[in-house]
Formats: sequence, C-alpha cells, structure tokens
Amino acid sequence: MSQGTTNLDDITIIMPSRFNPRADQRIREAFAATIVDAPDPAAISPDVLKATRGLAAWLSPAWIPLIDALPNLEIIANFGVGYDTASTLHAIGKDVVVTHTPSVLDEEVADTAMALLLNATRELYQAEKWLREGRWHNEGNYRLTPLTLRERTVGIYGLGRIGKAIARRIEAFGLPIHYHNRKRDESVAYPWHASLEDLARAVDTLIVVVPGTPETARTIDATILQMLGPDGVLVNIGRGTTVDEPALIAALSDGTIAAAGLDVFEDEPYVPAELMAMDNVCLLPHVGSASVRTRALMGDLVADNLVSWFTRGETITAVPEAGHLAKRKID
Ligand code: NAP
Ligand code: 8YV
Repeated sequence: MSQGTTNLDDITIIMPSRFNPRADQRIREAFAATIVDAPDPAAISPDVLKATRGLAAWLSPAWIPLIDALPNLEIIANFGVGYDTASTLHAIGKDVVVTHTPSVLDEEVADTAMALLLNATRELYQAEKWLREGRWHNEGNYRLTPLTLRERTVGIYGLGRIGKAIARRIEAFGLPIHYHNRKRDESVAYPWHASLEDLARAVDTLIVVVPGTPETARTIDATILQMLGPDGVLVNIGRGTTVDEPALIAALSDGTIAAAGLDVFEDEPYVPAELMAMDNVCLLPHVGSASVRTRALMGDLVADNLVSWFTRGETITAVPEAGHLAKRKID
C-alpha cells in the first residue's frame, strides 16, 4: 500500500501476536508487519531486527532488550494512554519517539470508575448474587446497605482528562468535588489541595486516576487511608502501583476505611488472595477502557500515529516526554 510518496508496505513494524484486533488489522494492512510472541531479540531474525523502524506494543520493561536490538527504530506506538516510565524514557533516550492513546477512552474509563464507586457503596454485585441464588425468593430482601453515595465528599487524585470526565459524572450525582494535582488547574472551580494529605483530610471518598510513575508509587498508604476515616471509600482506576496494597488490605480488614473499588493492581493479573476474600471490595480485571468500541478507537490511534509518522514525519499523540521528537524531517 502506498500513502503519499511513502511506500508503507516497505516499512517493518514489530507487534505482539496477542494485540488489539483493530491495531493488528490496520498495521498488517498498511505495513510489513512482523508478529512476535515475546519481545525476545534472539527469536527474531537479524534481517528483521535491522529493518524494523516501528514498534506497536503495550510497553513494559520487558521490551527494553528488544528496543536495544533495533538499530533503526524510530517510533513506538503504545497501546494505552498510560505508559511504563522506565521503557518509555529508555526509548526516548535513544531518540525513539513514543506515542500513546489519550482522550479517546476518557468517557469509557470514567463510566467504569462510577461503576466501581456504586458497587463499592451499594453492594450491587452482592445484591444481584442474592437474587440469582434464589435468596430473595427464599429468605427475603437483600440487606439495607450501610454505605451510600449520599452526603459524600469526593476527592479526585489526578484531575486530568479522565479525572475531569469522572468529575462531570460526580457533579451530576450531586456531590462536592475536591482534587489534588501537582499544579492547580485554573479551568476548574473545584477546591485544589496542594498535597495528597490535605485532599485526604478533606474528603471521605477518594478516586485515584494519576499515572503510575515513580512519583506516585505507593502514595496511597496507611496514613492517607486513615485520613479518609471509617466511612472512607477508595476507588483506583489509575494504576495499581499507586496504592500500597498491604496497607489497603489492612485498612479494609480492620475498619480503617469501609470499602474499595479497584480496576488495577500492583502485579496484574495477580490479585492478592486477601482482597479476593473480602466482601467490602469490588474487583475488576483492568477493564476501564475494555469495550469493543473504545479499544478500537485506541487501536486506530496506534495505527494512525505510525502512518502519520511515516507519511508526514510527525506523530499525532506523542507522550509529553517525547515532545522534542514528535516531528522529523522526511528525507
Ligand atoms: P492526564 O490527562 O495526564 O491526567 C493525569 C493527572 O494526574 C493530571 O491532572 C496531573 O496533573 C496529575 N498528576 C500526574 N502526576 C501527579 C503527581 N505526581 N501528583 C499529583 N498529581 C499528578 O492522564 P489521563 O488521560 O487522565 O490518564 C490518567 C491515568 O489513568 C493514565 O496514566 C493511566 O495510568 C490510567 N488509565 C487507566 C485505565 C484503566 O483501564 N483502568 C484506562 C486509561 C487510563 P499535574 O501534572 O498538575 O500533576
Ligand atoms: C488499556 C489503560 O487497557 O490506557 C490505559 O492506560 O490502562 C487501558 O486503557 C491498557 O493500556 C492496554 O491493555
């Protein structure tokens, strides 16, 4: 296939065998795609390693050896808005531009955050189980839930694209919103707290949607959880690394907080057995963006970034750290 003056089908792109179907289809149609089962340079022919100019992946540190084995790599298109810091910075250090998939998933992920919040407070999963097990019929009504969304004050840790989509929903639910980012966001009127501690003191319900970076790692710790109080509810839709899981397990077990809703975990797909055994936590297997529609939009953006780079010499959505690499001269 030829786009403009560039023959895309001469350009080798490596992507994983189990990848997003839309990205897979688009990349196979447009480029010379090489599909790999694992990011292992030893399993790829030297000719392909030399020819590869692009990579499409859900980047993690496991990809670093392969990045190092690709002398002509120009671009990595990450599937997801969140990106692994170590491998991304490693690639950028080698002048490889990295792109991600912002914006197209905001509303879907915000919907999922609301589902976690509602399930954690109103026990909808347990209530449905009660019905399906015939207990409504045999034993009577499901219990009145000790927790409610009413009269809660919600804190958003990470009021960015997705955080704002969540805030719009919380507003519609009639609840006050506070937030903590490193910088005050002048485009919103919600109270800003300069520290996560100040935010946790001001709210009883905390929604985590910051990126998983070294700076945010395990910042939701025992102290923050204690500040939420015994009616406290934690929702994490960002990254599992942001929450100190042993501290959360302890807080949920001893009543330091009341409940939690989690879409992400520190060591996915491993979920601590203690969490699995608890009734006061709603657990989802990282499905924030996982509808066919939204994952296809993300897959399109992965492919569009590659096409744009090789036809126009510029990316569409480079990660902020790669801003200086987002455009190149076409020879
Ligand atoms: P975004 O627009 O970049 O927003 C991130 C927000 O976090 C910004 O407001 C930023 O504000 C704040 N922030 C960053 N580092 C911080 C720090 N150290 N301390 C306090 N605040 C900090 O990103 P987004 O598109 O909303 O996505 C957010 C994250 O959600 C992604 O990185 C990803 O990890 C996660 N995610 C999860 C799913 C899922 O399926 N569960 C789906 C999509 C995304 P400042 O720069 O002012 O600090
Ligand atoms: C994706 C996500 O599911 O975009 C993100 O940051 O966490 C999710 O939308 C994930 O990146 C790929 O499986």
